[in-house]
Amino acid sequence: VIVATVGHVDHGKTALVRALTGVDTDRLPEEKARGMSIELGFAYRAARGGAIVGFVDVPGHERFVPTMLAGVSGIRHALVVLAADDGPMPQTREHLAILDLLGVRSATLVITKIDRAAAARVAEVEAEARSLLAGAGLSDCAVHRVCAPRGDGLEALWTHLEALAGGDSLPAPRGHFRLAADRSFTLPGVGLVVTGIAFAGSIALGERVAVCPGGARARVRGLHAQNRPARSAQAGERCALNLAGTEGRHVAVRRGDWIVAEALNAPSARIDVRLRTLREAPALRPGERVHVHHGAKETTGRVVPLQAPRFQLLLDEPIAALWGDRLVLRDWSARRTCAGGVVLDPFPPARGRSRPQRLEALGALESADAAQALRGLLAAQAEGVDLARFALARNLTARERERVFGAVGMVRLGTAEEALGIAPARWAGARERLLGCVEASHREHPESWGPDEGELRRALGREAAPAVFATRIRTLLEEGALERHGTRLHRPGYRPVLSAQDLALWQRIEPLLAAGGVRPPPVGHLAATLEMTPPATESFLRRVAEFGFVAAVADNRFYSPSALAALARAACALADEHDDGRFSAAEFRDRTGIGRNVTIKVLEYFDRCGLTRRAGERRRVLARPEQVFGEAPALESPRKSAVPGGAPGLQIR
Ligand SMILES: Nc1nc2c(ncn2[C@@H]2O[C@H](COP(=O)(O)OP(=O)(O)OP(=O)(O)O)[C@@H](O)[C@H]2O)c(=O)[nH]1
Ligand SMILES: [Mg+2]
Repeated sequence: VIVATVGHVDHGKTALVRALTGVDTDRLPEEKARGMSIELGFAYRAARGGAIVGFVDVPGHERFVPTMLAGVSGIRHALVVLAADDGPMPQTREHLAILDLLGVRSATLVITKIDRAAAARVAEVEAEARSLLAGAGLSDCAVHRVCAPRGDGLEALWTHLEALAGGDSLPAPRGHFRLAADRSFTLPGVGLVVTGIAFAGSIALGERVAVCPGGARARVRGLHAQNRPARSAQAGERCALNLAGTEGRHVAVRRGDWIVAEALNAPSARIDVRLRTLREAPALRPGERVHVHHGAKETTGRVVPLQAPRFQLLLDEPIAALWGDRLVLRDWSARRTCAGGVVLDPFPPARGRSRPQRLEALGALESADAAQALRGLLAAQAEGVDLARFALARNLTARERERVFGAVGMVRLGTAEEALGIAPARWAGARERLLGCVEASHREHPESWGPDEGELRRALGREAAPAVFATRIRTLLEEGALERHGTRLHRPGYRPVLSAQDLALWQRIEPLLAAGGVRPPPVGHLAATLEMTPPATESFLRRVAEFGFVAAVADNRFYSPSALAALARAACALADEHDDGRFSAAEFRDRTGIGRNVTIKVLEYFDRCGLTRRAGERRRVLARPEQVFGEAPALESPRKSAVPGGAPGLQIR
């Protein structure tokens, strides 16, 4: 078990830890000179039965409350130290308020310096202290009266702590590993050592971790748990990790950083929380600047009210917060603790933070039961729930995630990494509207291969965000409820109807286009081959382009969807070859062998349909080619690239 001392300056915290463990934790010359703790102190003592009691000794001076906060975050038990002569003082109250805000619900009251006060005074101080403790959610504490220099009461206190350690078996760890680093130093011949309390999960020698928010990667080369060498350690234990940078890279860690499993490396600067303002503190004003303490980290930010008691914190730097983490807020002068609370959502949406739907979602996030919270979110969020984010925020491992997701009746759309959960009734409704819209388009435009994604989304009144809409379309394509022809979407078995005359003409043009592959003949050549006038040829091609048979890439050049798909894949391959994922028009021309002018037109066409985006002279790829153009054969064999589901299936009106 890890216990921390708390209490006003000079009340005998360090003397108590020294009397119990033999360790003087005031090691700094300045601490010695001033007779005052400045830094955190650490000491351990083995209990009968083998359990280790770890002590964190915190400074009591009001200037060092931030250090005190770093010391008590993650502890399981507090020793509330109170001098019998002084009685309760300002930091007695402030430290108790902090324990309360951090949710520490187990403490022992230790009345020190009993040699300096009469028995009646000691009894009076104890009564006062009990009422303060009760006010901080710590009623029914054991009380011990000690005089550290003489050793009075220490036996009984130690026996009490041994019983506590013996009865305190750590719960089976859950979630991925995370540890709040409160110290880091370099030992000669060993390297970087980071210490702190593990908040979740477990860690073993050789495992890889990330430093959050910095993002550096490291491997655990050595490990101590509760001050003893260990092969593994788990949540609730105080650990020392010897970290080695991976790939020979240097790793630096500062107090306040978190050492986390690589899956948890997701720092965030915008966090939705439920806050409780201390009774004696003024109410938080909208936009008020505050100091925010999380684990051993101190940062600054602003508070934005959502709907009391819920607030959004806009931090000046990202932190490694997850759902359920405790935070303590101190006012801008850093002179008093004003509020504290718990993280509801470490990844709130960028927009609409106070919309009714969002407030309902925040209400659902209050639930400690992940499955119940997810059910609430599914009910609140019409678009669905980003399941990867949800699992990350709740620190669910793959197994825990499957158990929670399995317990919730929902439809899962998209890939495992980008899964979207949606309530079954909602999905059924969305699916019906989507397919109904495609069918209506088939009825109204029998010559067309169907609407493209943009038209479809507009026709449905933009009922879902583009990414969500794309996931829905992908799901319908995968389940075969929709098929793709170039950029057009149609129901399976559907074929556009051309007039007999148009069909006959199309059947003559289609092989000419296919033969050209990625270099289809210009309109003039087609017209000559067909013995038509160029304007008549162009107007026919424009007409069938409307329906998705070809795409008008340039004035005199029409491409089949399969040729465009082949060019799109070439663009993606080129982008992949560059570290920055960008390619130039010249590179694209050289790769595809299409002419200079056509290259520009093709790339502009790709920009228009959302495949690429231009930034200066280079372009990057925004979507996978098959998302925009469907599947099609490779660039090397343009001869085979017939229009998918093309001419043979056409019906004659
Ligand atoms: N007479 C008497 N003196 C004590 C007792 N406990 C501590 N002291 C003395 O009180 C002074 C302060 O004790 P510390 O243990 O340094 O107090 P602290 O709470 O750690 O102070 P900070 O860390 O600065 O907050 C020292 O001179 C101690 O020797 C006690 O039970 N009786
Ligand atoms: Mg001290």
